[in-house]
Amino acid sequence: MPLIPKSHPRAKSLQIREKLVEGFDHGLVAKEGLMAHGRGEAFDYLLGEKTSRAAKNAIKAAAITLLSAKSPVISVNGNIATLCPKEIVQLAKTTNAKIEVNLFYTNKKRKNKIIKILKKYGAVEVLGINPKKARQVSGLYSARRVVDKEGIFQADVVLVPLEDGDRTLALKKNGKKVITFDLNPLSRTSQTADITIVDNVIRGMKELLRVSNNFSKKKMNNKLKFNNKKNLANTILEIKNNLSRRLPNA
Ligand code: PTJ
Repeated sequence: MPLIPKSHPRAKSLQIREKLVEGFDHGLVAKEGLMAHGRGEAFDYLLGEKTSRAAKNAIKAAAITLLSAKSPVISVNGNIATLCPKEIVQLAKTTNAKIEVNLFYTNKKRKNKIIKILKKYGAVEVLGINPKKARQVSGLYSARRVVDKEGIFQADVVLVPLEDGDRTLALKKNGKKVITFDLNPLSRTSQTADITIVDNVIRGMKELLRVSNNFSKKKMNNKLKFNNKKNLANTILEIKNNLSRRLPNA
């Protein structure tokens, strides 16, 4: 990793970028994953690179939903496996969720590398690799349609960080509750999911793990009051306020 001086005003953001580049060099991240990250960075900048109040609200809703699910599954792609493998494995343990590798730009070699890194961080089983257990999500035409019969296929709640809008919609049409992380509050995924956490997974996944750990020790109340559209509108207002504060004095 190139030396990024700690004093650099954008050191954190540059370190995350380098993590992705390393993930690409190690065969975990798709080329397109680097571009997706760049898009995310731009939105993170507009959000002030911090977990907003609306994101905290969505994280709370996500933790409750995962903990009260019958069969939750965490879907992992190249970017997520690179940015937060440890948190994914710990979150799966806390919420009793299965982990499934599911790629947009599918590739067996990359899947195996992703599984290896998750196992390095303590995952016992990672689904999504056995062709005998492969099933298709109806109404979906990308490689992401192929899912594991013991994983996403039978799940009631699916956490799909950095997702594409098509799969979110298809999963919902198949009766699943969809939780996503997406820095772009305007994306189709953000607008379609049941719970959208508009935050950088680097920060948000840690917070989701922390909140889930706290809730797992309490008795869960299933009656969750959360309005995703309203929460997204609040996120956009937060961005607008951030922008207004930065208006140059002309
Ligand atoms: O590993 P694969 O083959 O499954 O491919 C993964 C990518 C990410 C390439 C694939 O899912 C893809 O093409 O995604 P999109 O459609 O480009 O969407 C990515 C979304 O994630 C965009 O809306 C970005 O703003 C958002 N995003 C990028 N980086 C982050 C992020 N959201 C949260 N945290 C990030 N670090």
